[in-house]
Amino acid sequence: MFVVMVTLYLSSEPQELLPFDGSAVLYNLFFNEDFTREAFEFLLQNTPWEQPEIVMFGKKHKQSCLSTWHSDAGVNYVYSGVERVAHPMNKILSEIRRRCEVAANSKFNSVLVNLYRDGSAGMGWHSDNEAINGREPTIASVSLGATRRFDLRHRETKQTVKVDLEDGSLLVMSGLSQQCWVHQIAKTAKPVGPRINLTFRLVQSV
Ligand SMILES: O=C(O)CCC(=O)C(=O)O
Ligand SMILES: [Mn+2]
Repeated sequence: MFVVMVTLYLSSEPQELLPFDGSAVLYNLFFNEDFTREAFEFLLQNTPWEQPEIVMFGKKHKQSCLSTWHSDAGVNYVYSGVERVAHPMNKILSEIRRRCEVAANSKFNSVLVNLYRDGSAGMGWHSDNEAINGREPTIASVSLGATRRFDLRHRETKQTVKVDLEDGSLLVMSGLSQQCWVHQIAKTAKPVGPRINLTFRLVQSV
């Protein structure tokens, strides 16, 4: 299998990670350290964390990361067979959203907030291709806290792109990226601290 390891130097130049079939643009250091520290602490303390069950191969499993769903209009969202309670946006989420909307040149009405407490938490191979996200969704993914590796794998060619998602980074996935690629955050035995990830989306049925 052909694996591309993307090495990133300290730079705020956006970088395209996908060679074809969609786009995933990484903005390193998109948010500065003071902002990310404050946002991380606020979200850690003030988010009504849930540990939902997902249905995989017909069986229910507790997800290894905690999460909550926040949306403008209070729509409930179903993913991986589980209906999520919609919590309101708060000030910090709205501020982060505003900055993502400018960079991504898109509107977002909801966000999935994930907490990976340590390396035993991950998210298996999937794509955000549910109908509710639309056919070619633009998704803005913000990382706060510990660095974790993010992998993308092409559904047909199996080509893999691996990249570290660092504190303060923004990854904008768009076009065919959800149709043609799957992505994951692999669990790791390495000692890693907590990480919060925010994926802003424009849910269609609001
Ligand atoms: O934590 C991440 O970077 C990815 C999260 C993700 O893929 C999702 O919430 O759908
Ligand atoms: Mn995803």
